[in-house]
Amino acid sequence: MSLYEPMLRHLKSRELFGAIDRVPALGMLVSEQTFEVSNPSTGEVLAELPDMGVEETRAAIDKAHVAQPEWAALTARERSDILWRWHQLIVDHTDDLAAILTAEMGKPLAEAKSEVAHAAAYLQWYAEEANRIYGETISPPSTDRRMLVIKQPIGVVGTITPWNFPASMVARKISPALAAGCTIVLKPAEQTPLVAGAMFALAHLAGFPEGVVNLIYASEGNTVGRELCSNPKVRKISFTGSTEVGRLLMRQCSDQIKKVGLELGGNAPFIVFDDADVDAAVDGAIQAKFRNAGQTCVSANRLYVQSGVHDEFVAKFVERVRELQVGDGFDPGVAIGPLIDGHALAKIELHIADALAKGGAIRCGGGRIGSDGNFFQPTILSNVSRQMMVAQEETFGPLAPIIRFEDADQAVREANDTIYGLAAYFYASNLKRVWRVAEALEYGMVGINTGRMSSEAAPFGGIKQSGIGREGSRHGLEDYLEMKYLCMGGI
Ligand code: TXE
Repeated sequence: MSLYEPMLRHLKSRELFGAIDRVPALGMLVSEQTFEVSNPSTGEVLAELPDMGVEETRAAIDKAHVAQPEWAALTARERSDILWRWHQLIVDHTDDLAAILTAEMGKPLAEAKSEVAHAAAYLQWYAEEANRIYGETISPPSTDRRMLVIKQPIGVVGTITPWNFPASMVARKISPALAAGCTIVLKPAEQTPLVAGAMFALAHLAGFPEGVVNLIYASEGNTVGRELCSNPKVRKISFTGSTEVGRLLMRQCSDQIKKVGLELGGNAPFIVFDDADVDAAVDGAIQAKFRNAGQTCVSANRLYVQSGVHDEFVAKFVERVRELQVGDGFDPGVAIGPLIDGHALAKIELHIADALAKGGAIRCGGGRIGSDGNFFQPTILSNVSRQMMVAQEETFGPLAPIIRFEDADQAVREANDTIYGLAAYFYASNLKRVWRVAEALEYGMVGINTGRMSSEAAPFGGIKQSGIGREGSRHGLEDYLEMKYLCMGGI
């Protein structure tokens, strides 16, 4: 029986199934140990995968290292062409990739399809961007010298991705690296390796040369992560996940001063000022808070609402949130799937209990749904104060805590009072306020009168302890290029 047999029922394309099934055999060393991947809605085991460790990781790094100079020596157009083919295959297999994604991660099928489209958009962007790697010339300070800067690929890149966006994270990390001329070794999250496997299978069909893209399945991150950080053939680590693991990876990379790209946790404020369009703010809050069941690093974690619109906003928000249907992502009409696992459920319950003990009030939701699957009601808390865990930490679940405020400057100061600096949102109409608040918020990304801002065309990333580097846009490509200064004398 195929390792992936149970997943077959979600797939329409035999071509994709065949392609996925070939992934473990794409020249990898495959371990005898295995681990299971299951559906968080049903608990059903979807697949049993080879559990790879140090030996397999080292072999993949060696292959990437051998392949890298030849990959970098191709013309930009040749690299671009392969990325385009991969993009097209992903577009052609959207339905299947989305089904795999929903099965292993739980998100509603419509969200899964839009994630696959988002992943494809990164491939398209970097297939184009591969042709736009520019250096510079410098006006020389003396007449007999010429000075210039060229850009070259960093080399082998080790990437580790999380489970919350298992398809788009893969594309967002590896497409700029490949466009730049780097080769990659990727370890997807243990909860959601299947869509990564399917995407790699399609990469193989797209024609990447042997060793350019390498996949490591593993039941946990520590072993593979340590090898990627300590192996001198790997020149950069690109990671998305918890701040705690990001810190650990940075420490592990410090011996070799290895470059790191980190996209870590957030604690996004979502501020609604008195001059906001309240209906638009409610729409934005639904998107920014409840997309992916609140399991996004840019999720609105703290909602600050000014007194003048507080009651209207809360009433309309509660009404809309009560309509959100929770359930299996394959069921039509479902807006919120399950949480990824029991830890995620425990965290949201802890945050609610802590808030209630400190004076918070539940306006809707508040508990688990059923005992099968990790389902939790979308929940709104009001009377929230800064001392509560919900205001201090990333909940990473469908919980919206509302903090009432009077003074606009004070709200912005409180919004900035966190170790994180990934995304912030605010709703206002006064132009002067819009400009001033946008400048004052200490975040890498600010959504103004919108609850959704992620785009392949824009630099995604955070300041403070939310990370290092940017993904997307031309800036994302720069993160995989080294700058070399050339000085020619005797001219
Ligand atoms: O993250 P981990 P978890 C945040 C969010 C969430 C919390 C915990 O707050 O509640 O983190 O989630 C790999 N060396 N985010 O436990 O552990 C792991 O295998 C190397 C924010 O899932 O960081 C997986 O591939 N790698 C976030 C990846 O790291 C290690 C997305 C993420 O897992 C490792 C996810 C180690 N020692 C969680 N330990 C975002 N920024 O969107 C684990 N991993």
